[in-house]
Amino acid sequence: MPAEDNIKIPGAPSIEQPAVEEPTAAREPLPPKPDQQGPEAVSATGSPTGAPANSRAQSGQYLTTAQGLRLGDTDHSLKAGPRGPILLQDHHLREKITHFDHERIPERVVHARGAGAHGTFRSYGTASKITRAGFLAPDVETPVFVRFSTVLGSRGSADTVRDTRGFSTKFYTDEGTYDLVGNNIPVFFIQDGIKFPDLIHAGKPHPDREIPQAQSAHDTFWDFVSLHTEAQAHTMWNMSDRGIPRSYRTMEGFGVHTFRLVDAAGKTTLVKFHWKPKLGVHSLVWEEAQIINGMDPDFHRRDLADAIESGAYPEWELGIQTFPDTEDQMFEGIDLLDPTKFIPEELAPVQPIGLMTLNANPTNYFAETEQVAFHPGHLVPGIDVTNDPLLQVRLFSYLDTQISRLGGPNFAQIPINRPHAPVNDMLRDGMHQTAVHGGVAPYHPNSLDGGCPFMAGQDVGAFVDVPEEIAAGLKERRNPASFDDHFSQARLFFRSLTSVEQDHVIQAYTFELGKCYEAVIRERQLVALANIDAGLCAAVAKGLGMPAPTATVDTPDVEPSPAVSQIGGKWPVAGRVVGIIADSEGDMSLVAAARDAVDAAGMVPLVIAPSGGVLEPKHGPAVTVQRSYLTARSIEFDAIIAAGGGIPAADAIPGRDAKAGEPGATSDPRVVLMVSEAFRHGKAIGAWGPGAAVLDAAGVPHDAPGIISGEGPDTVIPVVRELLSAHRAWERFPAAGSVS
Ligand code: HDD
Repeated sequence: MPAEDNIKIPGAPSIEQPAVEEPTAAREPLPPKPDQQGPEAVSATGSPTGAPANSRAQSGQYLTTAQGLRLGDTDHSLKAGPRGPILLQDHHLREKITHFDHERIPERVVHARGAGAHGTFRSYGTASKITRAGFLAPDVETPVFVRFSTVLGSRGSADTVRDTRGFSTKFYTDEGTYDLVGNNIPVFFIQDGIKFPDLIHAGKPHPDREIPQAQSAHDTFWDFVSLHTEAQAHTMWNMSDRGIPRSYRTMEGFGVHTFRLVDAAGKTTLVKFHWKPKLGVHSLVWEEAQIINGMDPDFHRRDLADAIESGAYPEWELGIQTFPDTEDQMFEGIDLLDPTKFIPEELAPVQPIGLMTLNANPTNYFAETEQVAFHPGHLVPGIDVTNDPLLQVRLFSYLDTQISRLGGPNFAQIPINRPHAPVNDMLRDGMHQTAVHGGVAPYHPNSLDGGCPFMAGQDVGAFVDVPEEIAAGLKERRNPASFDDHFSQARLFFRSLTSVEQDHVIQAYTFELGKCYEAVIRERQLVALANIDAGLCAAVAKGLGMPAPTATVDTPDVEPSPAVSQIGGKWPVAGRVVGIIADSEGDMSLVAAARDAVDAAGMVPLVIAPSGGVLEPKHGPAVTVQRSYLTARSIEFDAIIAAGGGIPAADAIPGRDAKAGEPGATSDPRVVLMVSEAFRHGKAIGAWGPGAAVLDAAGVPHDAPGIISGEGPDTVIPVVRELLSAHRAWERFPAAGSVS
């Protein structure tokens, strides 16, 4: 490298430099994942555990202290006699308890609840025309780690709350780590990062009682968003089905801000990043989401891990919308620096640039998912930021927060955060320093370490800040006038939805505002809704039992963007869960055939029976049971097949026409509940034989949309599969008749 270039100070005489080896050896890049950890994991019987090599799993070797001292007893403290006090000299006790006392670290101030996965990103090369980022060149494969999250809840809160979801991706590229720290919603609540503490203080539980947990349905949230009306567009997305995703696997992701791609010649293009799930964008329905929070608070975390473990690897295409980097940075009248606005795909199509596949679960939640540290300022050559004032504040906040969360400035040395590119920094010492740096001159310029390390030019991969011309004005605390429109994008989104989706939005606002105690907050939010859409306002006001106010601003009319609707289209059914209700009265060969057909279609069959174990039938083979009536609930299944569900003949009074749950009823009330919930939630339901009676007991018409009552699996399973590819039988939901 040209050493003399490296140590020139303007006006200073240049120092003659011999060509030397770098004394501060670059830290070795990590070997390919997942073997980032300690000695090979061996089970108690001496066989490999399946955990990656060096995972420091418990092994068949002797238990030791942290210093490697073998221990003979870890169950009893050292005491002065068996009934005497414990001695301070018990070094093992003190080490064990002290370490335990310090096991917890502060949870993330937002996005505390999350789930992660490893994978790879393969670039199509389509972006290489406009960026010199090496990992976006054709066919380059880059390891990634992704963390999905909710925003408001604590680390132990439930997964399926109504909230925005985080979608953070760490690309371990050869040119340094690139982080894309986005959400599942393309717009944000605020335009300037200085408002972030206000937004989060309003959304988090009330400071006096610390309730409600992981909810926006409370006074402080609606107080803030109704006063700070730039939050209305994001709030509208949260009130739509986007706020309650079916799975992390069925969420879109958005970089939200406008970023800047730079090619080798320095030419810039403005872009917005999109993640498009191969499985389509699907959501829960609100009642279902609420039941899940009680029945299985880990629903999304479990779904992601199970899918990856079973080989149904989730995939997303990364895409970009591109815009000319003009002086005003506007596109079709929308300010590209305003993060409360998105650009409809109809105006700027999303162009695919690569495919991400998540194919490995973390080995250790704390080491990987908890300690991973993302930062929108982790950039690579060819990708740069813009002056979006929300992004600008984020560029400060994410490094800062890790210092208290991960205990100091050396968090980049934690295995999950280590770059795969060689590191040769001059950062030294600090809490939790684990590197042993050589050399004597960690400063620049120096002559003692041979002037090393050297500065790179763009030709050898240096990051070059885009030399952007700034039209400087007054130094002042003020937004541009183009940030003033707070309602048109909320209107755009609402009017782009189908009437079923609009009804869900109405229900969500009515629910959330119905949980607010202060009438003045409900009234103020109704005014915001009147500014967005008079029909929406009237429907919510009716549900709240309040008068509908009139609009206070003249919101401009907008072209709808059908691309934001989730309804329509057919999607792969891989990993969808189908519950098969069976009992010993039915023909078990049909149940076994249904299970095999569901499995063969790439879905997950779960047999539900009166009790666990093996179902010993009167007809057909014995079938293993995965769920009993006690442990099963409709929310676990995307579709239900009723091939049984009766009360054992001995307990029923034949011919007695009793309601479910009453003496003499012929269907188990838990099965009836399961089927009626699945019906209410628009799920596909198939039935044959004794299962048909369960439909009757649940009040499910055999000819309703999404219901298939047939002779057996041959006729029923293909129809259920087809119905599932549309996610739900949408015709079963009421449409929003009262919306303008
Ligand atoms: Fe943020 C975490 C996404 C605005 C400050 N944010 C965090 C995470 C995601 C986002 C996905 C979780 C990262 C992880 O999994 O570890 N945040 C966003 C998006 C925003 C946004 C898409 C707007 C477009 N955030 C934002 C602002 C600020 C922060 C304006 C501060 C001014 N965010 C943080 C943080 C967190 C964080 C406090 C908490 C934990 C962390 O950073 O590492 O610094």
